[in-house]
Amino acid sequence: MRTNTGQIIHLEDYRPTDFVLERVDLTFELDPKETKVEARLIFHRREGVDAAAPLVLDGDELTMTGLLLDQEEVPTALYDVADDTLTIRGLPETAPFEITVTTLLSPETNTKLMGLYRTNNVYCTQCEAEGFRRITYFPDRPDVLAVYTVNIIAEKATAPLLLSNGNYLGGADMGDGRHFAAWFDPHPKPSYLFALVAGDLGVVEDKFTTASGREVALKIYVEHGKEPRAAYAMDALKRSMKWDEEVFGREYDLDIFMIVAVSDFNMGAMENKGLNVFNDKYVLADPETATDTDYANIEAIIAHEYFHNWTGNRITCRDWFQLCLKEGLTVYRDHEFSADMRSRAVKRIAEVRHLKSEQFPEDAGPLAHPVRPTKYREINNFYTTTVYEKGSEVTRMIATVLGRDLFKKGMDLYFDRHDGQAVTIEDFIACFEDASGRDLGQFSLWYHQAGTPLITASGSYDAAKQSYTLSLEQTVPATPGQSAKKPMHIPLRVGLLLEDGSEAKPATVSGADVMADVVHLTERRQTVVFSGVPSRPVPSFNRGFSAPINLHIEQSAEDRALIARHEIDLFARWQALNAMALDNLAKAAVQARSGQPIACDEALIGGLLAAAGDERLEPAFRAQVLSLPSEADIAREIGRDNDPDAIQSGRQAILSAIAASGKDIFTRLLGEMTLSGPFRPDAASAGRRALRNAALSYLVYGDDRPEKAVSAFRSANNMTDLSQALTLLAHRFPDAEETLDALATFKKRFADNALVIDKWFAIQATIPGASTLERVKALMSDPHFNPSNPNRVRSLVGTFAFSNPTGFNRADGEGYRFLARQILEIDPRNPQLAARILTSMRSWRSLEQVRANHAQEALKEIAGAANLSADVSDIVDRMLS
Ligand code: 0A1
Ligand code: ZN
Repeated sequence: MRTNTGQIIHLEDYRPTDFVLERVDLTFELDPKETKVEARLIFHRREGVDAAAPLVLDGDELTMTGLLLDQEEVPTALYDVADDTLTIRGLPETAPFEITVTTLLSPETNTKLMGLYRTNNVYCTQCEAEGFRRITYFPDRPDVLAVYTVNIIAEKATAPLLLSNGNYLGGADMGDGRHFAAWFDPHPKPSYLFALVAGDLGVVEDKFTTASGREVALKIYVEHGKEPRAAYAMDALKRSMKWDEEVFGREYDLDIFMIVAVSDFNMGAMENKGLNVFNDKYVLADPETATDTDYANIEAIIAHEYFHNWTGNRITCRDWFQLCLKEGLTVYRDHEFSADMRSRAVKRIAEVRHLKSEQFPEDAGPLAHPVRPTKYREINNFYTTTVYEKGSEVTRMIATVLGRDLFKKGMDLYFDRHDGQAVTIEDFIACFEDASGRDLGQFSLWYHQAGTPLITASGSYDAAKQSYTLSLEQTVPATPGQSAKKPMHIPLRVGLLLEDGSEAKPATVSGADVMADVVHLTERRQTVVFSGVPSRPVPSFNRGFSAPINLHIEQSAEDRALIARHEIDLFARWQALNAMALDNLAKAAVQARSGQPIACDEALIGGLLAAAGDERLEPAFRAQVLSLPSEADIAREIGRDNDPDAIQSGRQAILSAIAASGKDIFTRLLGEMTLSGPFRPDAASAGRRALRNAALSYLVYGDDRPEKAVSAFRSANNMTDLSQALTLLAHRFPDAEETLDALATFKKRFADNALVIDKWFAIQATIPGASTLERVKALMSDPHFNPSNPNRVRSLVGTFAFSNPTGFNRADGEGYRFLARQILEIDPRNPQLAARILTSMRSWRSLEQVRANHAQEALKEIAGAANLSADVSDIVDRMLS
């Protein structure tokens, strides 16, 4: 395995390859234990490169059985095979030449799920970022683009289906029980987009006619019998294709688009050219087994991978430092798609919740890094929420800064100018500068400076002058390797609300560039004066979350309530209530820790219940309002010396106070939001279910008996309601007879459905309290627990570490010791999975001292273990430094 070499790759060392790859011809003879791969690669020496320069190819855990130059065996004196490279000397000075490499692979024993592996008897590949080098020796980097032909030979009985990228060329029976198929992909691509799938799968077929009238065959492959559960994914795919034509003017470019769902996959999905491979969790859905969240995720991820066809595949990254070029942009595109398919405001709230709960902690801890990093040790560890989600926010800010039309002009220029190329963030920004004539120099700092900027704001009103003055100060916290930061260009959308809820229309604004409601902050300190403001206004900051910042402002509950009642920006209404709740919850944690009585602010209760009962607001929005900030959100708000137990009891007390005051409203909502008729996964129906379940949750927490949850469990006719009821039972009454019954019933009913059993594990892993660790350990001996399936490991071990603050952060440190043992066990089998789960400890320094000490010990135990993978070693070292 690629153990920790400690080698650091630097952006500044980038240089193009010495040899240009012209064509790739691959032949696979598939066998579970011994697959033979013949790679024929046509190269020529790049102009100006030294005639003696050798060809150096990447490899990883390969067995090479043959090496030819122009069909002649290469003498052993002319090549060297090292652990991770193949070096060939004595190559032609100018003429093109053909290298033929033969390698032997064992897909069956490939537990890392990188390169060619087996999942449920299906051959499958994963090549991003550096998996292709586990298939053959190759210049395995994203700036090497070539046209591929792929021949696949396999046993007909076990692998009737032979798939690769591009268009199908043809195939035939070989007469010996085997058959073959040939595929040709006319679009030059980097090796990370290569894919091969072979096996026996069922298919759902459809077609799509592009704007220019070409017909594209659409196929989604799933395990036999699961075809009906792929219908929603197919629908989402067709909507994505249409949307990309309408909104970004992007048409699909092959005759066929295929998706394959597999059950063993390290990530969510992969955008291989014409042949996307998906974690089946993001394909399969029906009302009985998938929640509304599952449906929304499927829609978003299907769209994401499809959108990569232009942002990632047609235009790719020059090197892996540019990962956000494809990921940040594609996440932005999938966010916009979902916003158009669903409620824009509710979608934005969900995005911001996710950003704050995942990316903000990353940016505030030892793993912080710029959206466009300048160095890495293990690229697998840079598929982060900073690259993806913050990268998306930065793209969104370009749209905010330039406005819709200029943003579109810049995107069009990007597609025109760079189609078929491997480019950088600088190339991307230059398109927007050229299209708009604007200088984005300072704005670019968003790509280079890590850390979430903090804006401290205070306002004062001068009645005599009828002017309102905002004093704003921005600071960007120090992050690893970056102690001093420059001021950033922050586009902050601000509204000034007057007492009656209307919006002030200032006559003039000085002290900052202001366009519409966007205040452009560019200096460390700025004083912005709004004149012609008739009475003291209430400022509503960061409408629509126009910039990914933390905001510090002293604002009374009354002012927040005014925003919550009157803002035209629905996101800002939610934000005001959320900020009010967070203030109160942070105070409650302090009170709980010092044994004081916990006070729930009447303004908070009033604000939440008013929104909950407001029929002019859509149910999904009201559900978001009712969902209190999580324990992790509260910990982040407090920032340091955190005691998860105190946070939890404080939150519980606030929840009970709201439950008590809102009993009537919640009871009413329970009835009003009941849906009749067949299940529909659309956003409006999902919103009603969300509001109904939010109300139910308060009713259950406001009651000492489990009856309401039991009855919800019994009457549920879809997975959203059923899993919600089971969660309420398990979390509120973990040891009740009724809970044990419900858990057993659920398990029995869904024993054959791995994705639902994952939920069963996750619900139990998140039961609050110290004793859940023992429960988790016991669940690891359950016959359903399978340590080699990533989804299963994530659902139990990952969910416990990431989403159970009181259980995982036990004061005695047992949670951390348990995780350390798990990481060391998972690592040799699947380093990527181990490293990712380990990031659950990224905020360890913000814990109170006793827990922090235990956490540090556990991290040291991992760091000190022998034979750590590069993946885990990189994460643990950064977490400890
Ligand atoms: N490019 C994919 C993410 C991805 C990255 C690495 C993988 O290796 C296991 C798999 C997938 C995306 O953004 O969807
Ligand atoms: Zn992506």
